[in-house]
Parts: sequence; C-alpha cells; structure tokens
Amino acid sequence: VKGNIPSRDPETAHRPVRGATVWLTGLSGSGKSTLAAHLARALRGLGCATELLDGDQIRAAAGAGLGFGRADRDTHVRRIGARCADLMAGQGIAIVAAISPYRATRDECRALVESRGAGFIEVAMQCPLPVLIRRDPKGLYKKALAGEIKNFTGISDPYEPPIFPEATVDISIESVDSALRRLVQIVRVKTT
Ligand code: ADX
Repeated sequence: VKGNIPSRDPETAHRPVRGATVWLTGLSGSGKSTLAAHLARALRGLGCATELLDGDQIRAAAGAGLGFGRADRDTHVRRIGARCADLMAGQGIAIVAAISPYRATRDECRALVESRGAGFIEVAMQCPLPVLIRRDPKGLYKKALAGEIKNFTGISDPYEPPIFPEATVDISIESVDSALRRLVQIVRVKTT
C-alpha cells in the first residue's frame, strides 16, 4: 500500500493521518470474515488504502504448511501481525479476520502495530457458542463435536477472549450494518 487514494468528494474523504489495524477475533462462524469484507469496502469508499487479511484465505494461499496446534497458530497470527505493522508505514488500514485464539499472541501484534505509531482496534466477535453450533454453515462444529476434527477452537481447543477490546460485536443480536457503522466511526477517531 502506497499512501491513500483520496476520495473525490471532500465531504466524505477521510484521509487517515496515521494508520490503524482493525483486528477481528472470535470463534469460527462468529462473523469475522463477513464484517471484515464489509468494513474493507466501506473504508475504501472513504478513500482509505485498506488491506484485508483473512486467516482462512491466508492459510489456503500459503499452502498446507500450518496446522491448528498452538505453535502453528502462533506462527500464522504473528505473520499476520507483521504484515499489519508493515502496512502502518503508509497510513494504511489493515483489517484482520482470524480466530487468533491466544491473548498473548494478539497482544504481541498490538504492541508491534502500536510501536509504529498506529492505532490497534481489537474487536471481540462474541456470538454465543450454542448459536454457532446451531447455525454451523460449514458443518465444522458437528464434526468437532463428533470428534472428527481435533483441536477445534471453542470445542476441544482454547479460546481466550480479549479483556479490554476496543469494540464488541455479537452478530446474533446486531445487524452487520449497525456493527459496520460503529467500526467505521472508531476507525475515524483512531486515525485522526
Ligand atoms: S487461527 O486460529 O489460526 O487464527 P484462522 O482464523 O486462520 O485460525 O482459521 C480458522 C478457520 O480454519 C476456521 O474458520 C475453520 O474454517 C478452519 N479450521 C479447520 N480446522 C480448525 C480447527 N481445529 N480449529 C479452528 N478452525 C479450524
């Protein structure tokens, strides 16, 4: 990302004076990817240079290298954090959608991004587990509960929620549009 693409409308143009990372963390199916994609589109519309980093897609693109044990998840999450930090040099906005289950590893990423003078907006995606199990669009919870997938986050592997997230979103009680509006506002505040 090289600088920001200015919007043509000065009323809506939002040129960040510093970068920010919006880090969506939460269980599989909690709405991270959907909200991240909407947020990326909204911020680009406001003239912000925005990069979307989706854990699922990065894993697929990087090949079959990393699994779901703690060490591999940490390596994966640290790589994402390093990419975010790089993007902060150009006042970019990085949007991350990754389970990123370990608090200490997320905090490392926060420290790295903040050390570049950029903002870190941790968003706790907090859909209740029974709702995730009922919806289960990929059928993964069913398999995990049957023991067919080992180390599945929230079922047979830990998830450590943020203690002081900048925002909390529960898509079982809030529309994507409403959450999106809140997040855009937080990004505005954190980048000016
Ligand atoms: S992270 O824990 O390393 O941050 P990431 O967000 O990149 O996870 O990828 C999670 C996705 O991988 C889930 O949405 C799900 O589709 C898939 N997946 C496959 N196995 C597991 C597992 N054991 N635990 C969690 N997610 C899994």
